Amino acid sequence: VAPTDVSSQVELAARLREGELSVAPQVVNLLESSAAADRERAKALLGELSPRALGREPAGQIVGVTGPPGAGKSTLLAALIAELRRRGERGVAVLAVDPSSRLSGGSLLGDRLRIALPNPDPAVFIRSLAAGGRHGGLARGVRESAEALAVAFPWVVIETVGVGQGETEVAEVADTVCLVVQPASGDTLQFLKAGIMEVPDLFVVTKADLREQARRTTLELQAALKTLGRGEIPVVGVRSLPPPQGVDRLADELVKRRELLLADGGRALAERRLAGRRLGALTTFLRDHGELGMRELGGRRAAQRLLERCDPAASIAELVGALEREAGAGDRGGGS
Ligand SMILES: Nc1nc2c(ncn2[C@@H]2O[C@H](COP(=O)(O)OP(=O)(O)OP(=O)(O)O)[C@@H](O)[C@H]2O)c(=O)[nH]1
Ligand SMILES: [Mg+2]
Repeated sequence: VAPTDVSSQVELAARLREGELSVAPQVVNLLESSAAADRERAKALLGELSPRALGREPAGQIVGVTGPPGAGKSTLLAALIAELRRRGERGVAVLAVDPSSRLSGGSLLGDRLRIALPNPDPAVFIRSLAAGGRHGGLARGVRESAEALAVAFPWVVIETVGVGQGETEVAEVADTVCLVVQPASGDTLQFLKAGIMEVPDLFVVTKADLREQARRTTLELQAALKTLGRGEIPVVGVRSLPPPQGVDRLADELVKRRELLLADGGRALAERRLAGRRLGALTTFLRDHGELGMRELGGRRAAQRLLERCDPAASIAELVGALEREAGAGDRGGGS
């Protein structure tokens, strides 16, 4: 890697640290690229943004918004972005993970993106990304992009379609997982069966204009949560279409959650991020080196123990690097 290259990553990181929102497209382009030269640059950038380099976790809140297809996630996000901006939050980034590109193999820019904002807003960044590969896990760059953007943006939202796995995947990277449910969908039972009710920190019942059905779904969810001993988890009813209703309460809950995570010097946030980076490193390693690579590490347990011995303030790229060195897999190179 040429020295000029590194200095440009240092500059990009510095601009993020200064809160410059306009570098978001450049950052995400780099972090989602699978070209070998870009991987090196991405490592340099992430190194500059690691908790060690920053001296703390990026304070921006990473919110995973997940739910079945058509539940109303994108419409909800448009309303939520407007509400957060109305409250003076200085920026919102959205990474929409596009499931349709699982088949086509690449996401066309903006294609299928249905987050419609009434006015262009330079403090709002929205990007559609391809969904994850065969080994599951979020696509390359989703986690890295979210963590990098959280250096500059106070809010980073990841929209994923939950079809059983999406919920738990997004929980690896999000500080707060918000499960979006539409009324009368009968989803509660499915969520219970699939163990999904255990994951979210917050539930949203959309389409509150479908009054009776929305009310019933809310009660169902609350009852299910209570049986799981999670009765304190908020269930917020929202109408996202204009005139919106309940979006202010959702914003309140997200702000409350941020306060909780940042209390006490951000201990809860740091713990959650660390656990997420370790899981993410395992997923990335598995994606790039397969089960064979995992076997060279002595299995998942051994890999987990190795990660626990690494510096808790290391970037995810450094954690993956540690796994690769251990496996002697580094020179096989990554492919995905
Ligand atoms: N009545 C009513 N309809 C809504 C509301 N919010 C969203 N919808 C409608 O629900 C449909 C799906 O909304 P989206 O926001 O695209 O749902 P999504 O979950 O992002 O869908 P995918 O990205 O395809 O998974 C659209 O036709 C919306 O207009 C609401 O508050 N009330
Ligand atoms: Mg959508």
